[in-house]
Amino acid sequence: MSQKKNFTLGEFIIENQSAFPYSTGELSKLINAIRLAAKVVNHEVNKAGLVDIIGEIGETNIQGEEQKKLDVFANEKFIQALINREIVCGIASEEAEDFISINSNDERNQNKYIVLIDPLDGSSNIDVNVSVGTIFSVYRRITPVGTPVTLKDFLQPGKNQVAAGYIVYGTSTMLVYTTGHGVNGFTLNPAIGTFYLSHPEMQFPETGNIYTVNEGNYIHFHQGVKDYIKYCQKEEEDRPYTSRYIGSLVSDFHRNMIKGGIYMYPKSSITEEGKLRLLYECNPMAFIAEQANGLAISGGSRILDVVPTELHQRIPFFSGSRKMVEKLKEFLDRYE
Ligand code: AHM
Ligand code: MG
Repeated sequence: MSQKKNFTLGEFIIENQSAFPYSTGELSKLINAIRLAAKVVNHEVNKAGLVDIIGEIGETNIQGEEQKKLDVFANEKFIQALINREIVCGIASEEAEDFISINSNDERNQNKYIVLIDPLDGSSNIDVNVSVGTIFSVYRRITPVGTPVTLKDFLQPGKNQVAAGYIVYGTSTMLVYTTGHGVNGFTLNPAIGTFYLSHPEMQFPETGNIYTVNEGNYIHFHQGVKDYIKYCQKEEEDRPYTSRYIGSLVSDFHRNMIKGGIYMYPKSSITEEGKLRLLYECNPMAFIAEQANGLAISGGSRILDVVPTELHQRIPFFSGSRKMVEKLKEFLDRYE
């Protein structure tokens, strides 16, 4: 990995592509398209309080949740950037019921990548000026090129991901991604619209002192999770831990990766499958976590091993510093 000063994301992409002599450049183009859309969405998110784009559009998405205008905007921008560059053959979005095929039945179309995206995660935070994010996940299609993409292409286990990343629209805007060779973070200089490598080779600290969970749901959690939360709060050794919950997965995860911590969205007596979506949220974050020396599990199993059964599947999600996730697992295992 280059240690050059003022290294831009564009330069980083080119340098990394040339490190792989057989690379066709498709994945680089794809990341470039996401980089561009991220800037456009960032611009819009930043002025959300100023213009009439803020507020609900009055439609509900497939999850039955109210869509905000910015969700729709971000969804369009990311999809358009990917379509315009003619580099993917299919896209699935958290905001749409079905996946879309992009000329995938055209024999001349040799594009092999599909993208799954949560265009604006944590969008209920927009109205109150709290950080939101975009999450993306890239796979190689498994059906042959030149034939229509099918649901099978999208329902691959997370361990098949070729790339994954997120953009956090926070106090500064960052793009963090992996192609399976570690995790790197780039910060946007908004004055000139350039992402600079600011966080090379990101790693979760081995352990930490932050636990992140919506404790308002405590009484609905299963006993293993309740016991672990009590463990976090106990005055013993390096505890009690600090509780931090933004309610924006990208920001909560990002903070924990930098400072050391554990993120939890368990199943409960009110949400049997948890809340987060396996394909758009958990798999990409799990890939990043593992590439950054962290862990991501869904109760008993590794998130990346789960074979999805539907596009909008939800799953319990626990991710963060290795030792903290291992300790949580000890508690969960007691009640399996
Ligand atoms: P969204 O995709 O509808 O924005 O929901 C996902 C968000 C996550 O960012 C966040 O971690 C979680 O929902 C918060 O849920 P809750 O309000 O139940 O704590
Ligand atoms: Mg989401």
